[in-house]
Amino acid sequence: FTDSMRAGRPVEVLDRHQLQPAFSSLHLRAGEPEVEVFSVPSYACQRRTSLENHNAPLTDALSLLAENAELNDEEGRGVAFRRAAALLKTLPSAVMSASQLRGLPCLGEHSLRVRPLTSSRSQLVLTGIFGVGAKTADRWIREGIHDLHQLRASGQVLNRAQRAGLQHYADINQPVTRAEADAIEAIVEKAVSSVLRGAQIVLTGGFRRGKPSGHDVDFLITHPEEGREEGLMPKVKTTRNSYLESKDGPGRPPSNMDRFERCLSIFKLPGAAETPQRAWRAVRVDLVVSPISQFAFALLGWTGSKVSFRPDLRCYRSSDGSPVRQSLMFDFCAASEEEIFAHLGLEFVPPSERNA
Ligand code: DCT
Ligand code: MG
Repeated sequence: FTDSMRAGRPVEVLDRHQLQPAFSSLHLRAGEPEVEVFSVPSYACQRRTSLENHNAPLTDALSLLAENAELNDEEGRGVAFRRAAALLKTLPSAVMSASQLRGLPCLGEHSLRVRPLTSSRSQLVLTGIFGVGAKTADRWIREGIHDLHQLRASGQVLNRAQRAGLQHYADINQPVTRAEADAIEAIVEKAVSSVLRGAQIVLTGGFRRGKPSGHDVDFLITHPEEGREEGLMPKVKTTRNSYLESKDGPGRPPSNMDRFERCLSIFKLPGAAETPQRAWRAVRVDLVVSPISQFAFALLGWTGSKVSFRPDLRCYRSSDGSPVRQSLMFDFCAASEEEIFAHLGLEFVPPSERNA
């Protein structure tokens, strides 16, 4: 594992059980000759993380572990692996020896004490269905449903989102390109301004951070006059625009991001199908509406990254002694992202460097 890492080769994880010795070896190599010891600020919002990742073999393995932990409902472990991955992504060069990681935050027991996990291919397949979370997938697996074929044959009652998810499974699990995102932006812009003139639309999420592709396309919508944006989403949905097929997504735990009107939808993108028989492909689109007074916060939040940058901003904010509250990000006014960073005493980090 570490040899591949040194050679810059990707690490293929053939069996999850192999991960245990792989990660223990980070410990075993601690006695090697000194090389540069990395130093990284504690909070991701104080770091710059571009898309250039010098430690992809390690971060890929940690992301896989995080995914597994999440599928097993082990939130704490999931977060720990994601934070460890986020930290390694920010390093200016490849890790050559464990001694370089001495004293770094986030690389705690969780990431170094790895045990075999039991999540299966079936879980990955089933949770790949829009509207299906870990609990539902587990229930189906217990009932003997392991793949899409078995699910279709089972006669399980699916909700509307899940039916759409099953129907568009292949499309939805195929990455969305930047060109597709731009095409969708033009269509969304037209649909939104037809119901609310003067509305402003911004592409957020991974694409705003400069990613060349993503699992969905995220938009933030506002209007320069406070309050005019209210009730916009139902209006957009009822335009019966043939492209915007809204399917409300899975229930999400409440968070301070949920104060905004939001619509998780499946979008029919014309002219993007792989096969000539089909005139369109399905793409996940996440629409969020914010009043102009909170636009800067919403933009910062929905630009992400979700894993590390945004949550760490919250932690950093509360580290000065102010209590952690749901409204943490909203107890001061700011007209731009720059103002938010300045208010928090942080150096501005542009979106392209929030890729932890
Ligand atoms: N977000 C959030 N809370 C949620 C969901 C999302 O704060 N419950 C924010 C953080 C990132 C942003 O929205 C976009 O989310 P994703 O689309 O999941 O992430 P992404 O970085 O755009 O990744 P991808 O490129 O795969 O879509
Ligand atoms: Mg996204």
